[in-house]
Amino acid sequence: APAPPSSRYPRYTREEVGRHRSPQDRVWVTHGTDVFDVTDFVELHPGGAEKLLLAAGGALEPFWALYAVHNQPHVLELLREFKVGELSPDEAPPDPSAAQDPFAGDPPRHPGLRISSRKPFNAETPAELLTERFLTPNELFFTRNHLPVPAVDPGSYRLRVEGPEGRVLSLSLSELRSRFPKHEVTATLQCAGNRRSEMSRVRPVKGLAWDIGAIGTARWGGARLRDVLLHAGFGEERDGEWHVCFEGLDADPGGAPYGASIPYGRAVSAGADVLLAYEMNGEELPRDHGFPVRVVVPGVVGARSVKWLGRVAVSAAESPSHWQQNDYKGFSPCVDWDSVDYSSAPAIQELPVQSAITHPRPGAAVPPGELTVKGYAWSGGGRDVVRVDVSLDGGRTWSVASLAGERAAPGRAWAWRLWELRAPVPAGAQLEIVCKAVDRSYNVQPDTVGPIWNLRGVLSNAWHRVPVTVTR
Ligand code: HEM
Ligand SMILES: Nc1nc2c(c(=O)[nH]1)N[C@H]1C(S)=C(S)[C@@H](COP(=O)(O)O)O[C@H]1N2
Ligand SMILES: [Mo]
Repeated sequence: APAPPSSRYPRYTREEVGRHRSPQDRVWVTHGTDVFDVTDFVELHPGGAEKLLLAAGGALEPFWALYAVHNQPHVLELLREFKVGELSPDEAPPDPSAAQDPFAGDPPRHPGLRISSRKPFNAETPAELLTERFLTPNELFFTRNHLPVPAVDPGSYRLRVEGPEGRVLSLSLSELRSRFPKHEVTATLQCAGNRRSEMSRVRPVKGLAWDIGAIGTARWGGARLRDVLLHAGFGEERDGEWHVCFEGLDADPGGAPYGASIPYGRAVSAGADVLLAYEMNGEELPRDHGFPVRVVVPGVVGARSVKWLGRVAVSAAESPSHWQQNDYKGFSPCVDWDSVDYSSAPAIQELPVQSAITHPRPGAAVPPGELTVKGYAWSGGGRDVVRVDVSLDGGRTWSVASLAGERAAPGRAWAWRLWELRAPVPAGAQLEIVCKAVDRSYNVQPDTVGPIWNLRGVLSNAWHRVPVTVTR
């Protein structure tokens, strides 16, 4: 048989590739049998320079198995630009055990969820089910995982709480349940990226293409974070700026856990209702939602409600985690990936006022007669929604929707309001249904997406617009 055409690329051994682990020595990686010099890409990497450097000198596959965002054609195209060589033919092929699926231990999920990525698992509640019940059923509650779900043995689980002067509190699950009063809070959790897909229609953004279902409401039960912090020796007040940092038991291949922080004042405030939750809607916390213990920070972006909680520490600085420092921040529409400076913007905490239409769905054909429009409305920081306005003609004329459910204590409106409007609609009409909510501080939603567009697609809360056709 004819010999295969010889490659125009030089050949390297794995050992030679392994000498290129830092920008000074150049940064090389392998993928399959190809060798790449990615030195010039390190600082441009959307996932951060530190993450990319974890793979320096070796194979990308085990890392990319964990961050499936790379399994897209545009990522391989980008990588191809950096090809400088190939592995010697006598190098063994990549060790299959190194690419063993880190998600193999994830829990089973309800097939009714709308999946936006499988590894890590991210899925939302289908819009038409969102407002069928005030409390979202656990099996249908949206899931936002950045990493594989850790397997935690409830018997040997310990929560590490770092107290003042180096004292450490180590709490088993039964101690957390028995030593602190159980407190229950009904709170809505919303991902910063909820409704991102509307933003990417204006201009592409980086992130999962969430529709309107990266939000849900549950009755959470657990110990108050306040009680645990006071028990550990902290006081109600603390001079200066302090933060309470949380670490999850889910970690990336470099060992960095998921982490986030909230200001100290919120953590110790009785009125802020921050929980170390072990129950969700009266059941044990499900694995996807943080079993055995998660933080629930009512009124604050979902990213701070750290799941699979392993460690709590008080610090003068915010959490050093990637997700506190270099993600979950808002920017001007003029900021792009070349000019973005994450240190210039504050981490998102309280979310802005939000509402969306769950019924009918965009593009639906509805019968003439009486139309029922349904949706949810919520605002961050415990600000209650005082009104939802609905238009059937793109915002020219408005009606006020009726709000279901109870009014909450002032400043502690942690849960959404479901709303409904019934209106006659004529046969053959083309409607653009619009909703917008008003919160206690008279904050309103912006009318269009363009002026709030940002490169990461967070904080997407423009008027929700749903075009429908009325049949004849
Ligand atoms: C030369 C090697 C690499 C290249 C060319 C590369 C390329 C990329 C690209 C293009 C994206 C954006 C994808 C998108 O949102 O469409 C991305 C995101 C990311 N990458 Fe990499 N990557 C590399 C290595 C790594 C390694 C080794 C890790 C982890 C150890 C990593 C972790 C991440 C993370 C965490 C994100 C952000 C995902 C998100 O949007 O939440 N990358 N990478
Ligand atoms: N440990 C850990 N906690 C986490 C996350 C994570 O990936 N790991 N994701 C965060 C984000 S971005 C959101 S929106 C919420 C989602 O909570 P849920 O999956 O229970 O809906 O969890 C937060 N807590
Ligand atoms: Mo999120």
